[in-house]
Amino acid sequence: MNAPTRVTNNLEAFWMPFTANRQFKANPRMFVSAKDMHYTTADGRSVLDGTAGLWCCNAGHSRPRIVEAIQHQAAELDYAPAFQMGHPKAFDLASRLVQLTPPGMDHVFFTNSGSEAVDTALKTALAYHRARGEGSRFRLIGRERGYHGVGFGGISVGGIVSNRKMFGTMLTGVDHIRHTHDLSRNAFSRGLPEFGAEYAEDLERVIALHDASTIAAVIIEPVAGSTGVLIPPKGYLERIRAICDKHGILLIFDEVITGFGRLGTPFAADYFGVTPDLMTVAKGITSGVIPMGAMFAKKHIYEAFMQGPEHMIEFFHGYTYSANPVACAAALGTLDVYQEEGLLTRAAELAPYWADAIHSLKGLPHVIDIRNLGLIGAVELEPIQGQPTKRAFTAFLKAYDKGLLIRTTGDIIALSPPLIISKAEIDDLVTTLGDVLKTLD
Ligand code: PXG
Repeated sequence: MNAPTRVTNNLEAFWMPFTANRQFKANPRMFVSAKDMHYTTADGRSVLDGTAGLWCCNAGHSRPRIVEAIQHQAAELDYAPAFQMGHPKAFDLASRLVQLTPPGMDHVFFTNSGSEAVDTALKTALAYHRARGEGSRFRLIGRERGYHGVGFGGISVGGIVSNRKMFGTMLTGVDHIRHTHDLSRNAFSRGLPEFGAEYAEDLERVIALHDASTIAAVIIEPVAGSTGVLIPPKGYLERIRAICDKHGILLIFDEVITGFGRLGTPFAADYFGVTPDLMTVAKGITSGVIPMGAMFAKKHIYEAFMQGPEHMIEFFHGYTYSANPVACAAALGTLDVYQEEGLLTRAAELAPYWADAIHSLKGLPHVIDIRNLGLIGAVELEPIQGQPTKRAFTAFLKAYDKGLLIRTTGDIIALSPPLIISKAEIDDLVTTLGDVLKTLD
């Protein structure tokens, strides 16, 4: 048999996700290695990671503790069936994770991505009510501009029009409350915006329309990420929680971005002092190294399922790779790094410096807002008339040429560096971004 041929320079076969395929293939941007805060490109340039990959590499890149955990696990136990069988690391990981979660969130269901974690949470909410004899609660409520991944469940409760409009009717029985973005009152807020807690009352409007007895759950990103970093107004999440409690509706926090230290606390639930009933995570759970996601559930939700004959499966849901041993090893290694280096709280120490740094970009051409929380930042640009997204995409390309990776969505630049970033690297990031913004048409 011939040795397999490595096809180089042929970019056609790979249909790239969420990518301008034709633009990319005409001007490829390839990373070939990464270490700590930097990527290296195919042409040997160093690129500062301003986005922790896609909001996931919270511990930085190619950390030896995580790499070794994966190598060791692949050699010792590569795979074990996830249904009706177990392996010790799945239970070790679950036990360690629930020590980190807010009190009462005592159970974990493993998935392989944030989208699957969201699907799992939506299904859990529906099945929970049914198990308690309240099967009339079939509606799911999301928010305008919300992002909950790309499964049919996630796009149905999500509120980003381009992610929804091509895909038919999606799930039925879904409604949305309004988003909280309000530049007229909150532009250039540092941290939590002052105005807009009353937007939570929009949930009462939707409840009045459908009746609470038909609503299973509300799903919310505590800080909306993908839509361009929308930071909740002061008091907003507390009011959402109170309204859910009043009407017996489950509250799901989608913490795929905010989980694992992004705000300077292990979870956004800790930051805001608001505990959901279900919580979804992914990304930072393995620092992005191996795909993994999870749903956390409060004890009473898990217990509502633990009924009927003991030999019966309680929840007809799961994935071939739920709690995959290599993913579990990666997650355990990641938690070790987070713990040893204090990374789950490091963003709190850096937040004031980070805020000063990114707000120093105020006044540069086309900048209509700057916002921040924890180690998240966003710079919103005035769109070019008739060409939405183009100005920010140009900034992305220019930043890459200057050695900085940023993310753009619409005309918003989002920043979320690994939690190991130094102050000197924050300076570097902001200086490069400022240089880019100065050159934008
Ligand atoms: N929920 C939230 C809140 C997310 O941010 C998902 C679910 C889906 O996770 P998966 O693992 O299925 O992709 C996400 C994902 C960006 C960006 O640049 C954000 C995500 C993914 C890719 C890019 O904003 N978030």
